[in-house]
Amino acid sequence: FLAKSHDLGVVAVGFSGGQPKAGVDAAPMALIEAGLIKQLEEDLDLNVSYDGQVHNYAEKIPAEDPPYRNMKQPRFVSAVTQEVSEQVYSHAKEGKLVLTLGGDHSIAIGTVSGTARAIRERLGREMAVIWVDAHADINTPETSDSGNIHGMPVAFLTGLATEEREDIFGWMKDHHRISTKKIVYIGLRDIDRGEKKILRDHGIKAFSMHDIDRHGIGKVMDMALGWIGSDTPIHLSFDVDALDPMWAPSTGTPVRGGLTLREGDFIAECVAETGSLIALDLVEVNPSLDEHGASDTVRAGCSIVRCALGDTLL
Ligand code: HAR
Ligand code: MN
Ligand code: MN
Ligand code: MN
Repeated sequence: FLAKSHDLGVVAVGFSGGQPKAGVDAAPMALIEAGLIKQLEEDLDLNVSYDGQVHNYAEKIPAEDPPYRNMKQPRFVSAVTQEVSEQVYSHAKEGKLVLTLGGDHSIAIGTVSGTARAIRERLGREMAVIWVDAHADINTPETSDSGNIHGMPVAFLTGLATEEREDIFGWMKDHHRISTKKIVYIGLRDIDRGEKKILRDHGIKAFSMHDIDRHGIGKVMDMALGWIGSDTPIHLSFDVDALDPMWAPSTGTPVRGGLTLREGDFIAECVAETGSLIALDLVEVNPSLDEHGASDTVRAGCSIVRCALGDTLL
């Protein structure tokens, strides 16, 4: 189904409104300045369409945006993710693979909803999502302690959280959503109590760091891809905080005990090998945090993207 697999659409989302720390909005520019797009064109021979701008969506800032159902900046995040959803949809609709450079992880509300809709329309298929992260990002507005929407995208994408108000995610319809059976987590190690209950109650497939220690990353990838089934379109949403802070310190909520650099690249390589990748998000790189580690974090991010898009060691 990836007839035009050499065509890549890039969306650069300089957005930090899903969490409180400034700087994650600068990540797309840092990744691009590190040579990412050039590498994709020249080394991986991809036909890249990129409008050359990092969108900051400043025009979407609402006059007033008080918390609603415990969510912080709900109208702003809703408006931005709705726009991202359209941007990602139009690339995916044309059969392009879509790379989104975040931004905080709230932007996945836009990316995943955009590809889910495009894949339904184009192929009549339901896609799967591989969510690589220290966190499950599946709080509902009611279970979240922080109110930060970057901790909630999976709840909205699976319909565990819904909202009628058009300006606060009411734009999300069934065609934007994915089933809880089609999501697989890898790398989890910091899950809230309410999230654990959600994961258990819905039988959501999750491979924690414990599972990776027990089985090794090779077996975990076999099991993760086995759960999804071959020939299913895959959207890979990669939060750089899945990597251990030793390799990716510049991120908003680092958690020790994470993936090595090679385990992160290996996950991406295994997904590339399936030939079923339709979209990739790289999120939560924040070059202004732990500044002496910023270039390592950016390099790790670039490496994951290259691996997912088909770079091979030999
Ligand atoms: N679970 C916490 C919350 O909901 C922390 C979420 C942190 N999320 C990210 N993205 N950094 O994975 O607030
Ligand atoms: Mn995340
Ligand atoms: Mn995370
Ligand atoms: Mn440091």
